[in-house]
Amino acid sequence: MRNAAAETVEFNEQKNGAAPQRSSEIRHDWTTDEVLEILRAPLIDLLYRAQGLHRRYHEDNTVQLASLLSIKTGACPEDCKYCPQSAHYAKETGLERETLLDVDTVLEKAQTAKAAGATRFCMGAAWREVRDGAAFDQVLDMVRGVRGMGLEACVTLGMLTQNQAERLAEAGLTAYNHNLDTSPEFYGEIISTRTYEDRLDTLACVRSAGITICSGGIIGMGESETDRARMLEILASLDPHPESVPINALVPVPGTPLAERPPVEAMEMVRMVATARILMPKTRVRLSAGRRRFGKEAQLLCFMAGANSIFYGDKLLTTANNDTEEDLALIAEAGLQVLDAPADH
Ligand code: SAM
Ligand code: DTB
Ligand code: SF4
Repeated sequence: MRNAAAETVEFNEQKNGAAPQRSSEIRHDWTTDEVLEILRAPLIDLLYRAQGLHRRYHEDNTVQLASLLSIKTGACPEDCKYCPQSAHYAKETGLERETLLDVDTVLEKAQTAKAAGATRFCMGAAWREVRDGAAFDQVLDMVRGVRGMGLEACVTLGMLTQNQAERLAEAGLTAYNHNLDTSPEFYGEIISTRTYEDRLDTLACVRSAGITICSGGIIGMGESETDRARMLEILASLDPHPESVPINALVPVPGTPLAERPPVEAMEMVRMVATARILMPKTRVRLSAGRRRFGKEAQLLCFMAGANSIFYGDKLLTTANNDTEEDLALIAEAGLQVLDAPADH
């Protein structure tokens, strides 16, 4: 006899009367209504379903530790309303502009991150786009250096051309982070200096250069539940799915236009993580910015919901992150393993 939980858990697959099949789990044609139904499902059912998929696709029960470094901070010409690095809000945020760090400084930081247990090193630049020249050549050296240490290397540098993506691939880049941030419908409320299409074009260049895609978004910017569903739907429509999906909760930075947004409820984050896990079973879902405000229990629920990566280290790009000792203790207490080698892509 089927039990009630199984019936609700399989709410989507059962609709056509077909038995749920493993091959149907990797889909690129989720509809907004389907995604909304998942996002709004009773929390226990949602967690149960996400955890079931998570266990099947991620038997190793690992959590990847990715350390972040801002290699070029501030004075960005884009107007992303959440971002402390935008030049548009520099007077209000008071953030100091910095020039591109030199390669040795970056590699020292990567070595420190590796010694602390990270296996992925992510470098972020407050650029609108990559420009060919000395600065890009320097970033390519950073990528080679980080890869030479046996770490995964990820960069987030803004928009890219196909040729630039290929040069990054040649340097050995593992992943390129470029977030959709939100739904196409809400996007214009947050950013006016580049389009959603621009973002998708960059992701297409990354994919065709053979670099893995890291792309996700932010919740808590005033978007609706439908906007959240749409963002996940579009990420899941990419074929193949992004290898990594960071889910950020807005870090409201004083001086930015979104500074006064009410804080994201932890359970909203749990729902986003679980829905991402269900839509993209193989993807590494990263519990990203904003988790500093969440307690141990909420983070544990995110791990149960399918999060299997975190940003690890005292700092994100410009804001503070969780304590590393506390992160390691939580992972151990949960019975999860720290991923101790670069992921096999
Ligand atoms: N300039 C590049 C770009 O926008 O692609 C790379 C750096 S940018 C800071 C990387 C991502 O960080 C953004 O797409 C956004 O999702 C996230 N982010 C920035 N500020 C944030 C904030 N205050 N809270 C949460 N996430 C944030
Ligand atoms: C992502 O999705 N989140 C990270 C990383 N990719 C580059 C950045 C979070 C930034 C949070 C605000 C700050 O520290 O400046
Ligand atoms: Fe610039 Fe990236 Fe910040 Fe937007 S998110 S202002 S592009 S650094």
